[in-house]
Amino acid sequence: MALDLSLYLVTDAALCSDYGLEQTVEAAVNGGVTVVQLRDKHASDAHMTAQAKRLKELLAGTGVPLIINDRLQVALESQADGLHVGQSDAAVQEARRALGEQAIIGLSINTLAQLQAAPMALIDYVGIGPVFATVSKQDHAQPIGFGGLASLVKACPLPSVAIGGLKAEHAISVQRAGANGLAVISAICGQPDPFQAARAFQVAAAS
Ligand code: TZP
Ligand code: MG
Repeated sequence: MALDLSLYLVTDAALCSDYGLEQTVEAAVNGGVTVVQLRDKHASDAHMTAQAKRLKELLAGTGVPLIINDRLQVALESQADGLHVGQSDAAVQEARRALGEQAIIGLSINTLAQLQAAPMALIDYVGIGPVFATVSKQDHAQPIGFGGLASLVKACPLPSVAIGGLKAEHAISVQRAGANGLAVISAICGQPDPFQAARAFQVAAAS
């Protein structure tokens, strides 16, 4: 199935504590989320693997892939659909070798130099950002704005998803910058109604 990056949810378990991670993901997928990335900077591999297995079950039959942030071992053990790595994370080569041809592998980039150094033949998409400053990622790189996003997308031969401080009201600007979609944490996780929060992106993107 073709990868649909249009609304890419990155999870934050702490932010999802009101409804719990699974209920938040379920509501968000019903609201239009097209990719789910399990991201947890604090949990053990065992905890994250168990969580990933539950999410995989929940997503079965929806067509929404489950991507694991950073941890190759968790992706392997949970039989997730893919892995997303940052510039300082596990080598893409090792991930591709271990996960196989079918896996979805994504890479975060923030600058043209990082984009030009990316092993394009081994990855499926790039995450570009942060577009804006955000409290959801500690020590994030310099925000690039929509201008920076547009120039990186233009130089990128692969599908791309914008990330960092994005809300539904930014959907049109992200489209204009040429990215295939938006990746968000706080605009969905921790929102009073994650279903409606996801819906709002779809509505905004179609307007
Ligand atoms: N990578 C760059 S910014 C970011 C990540 C994981 C956090 C995005 O979170 P939010 O709440 O959508 O700004
Ligand atoms: Mg990372």
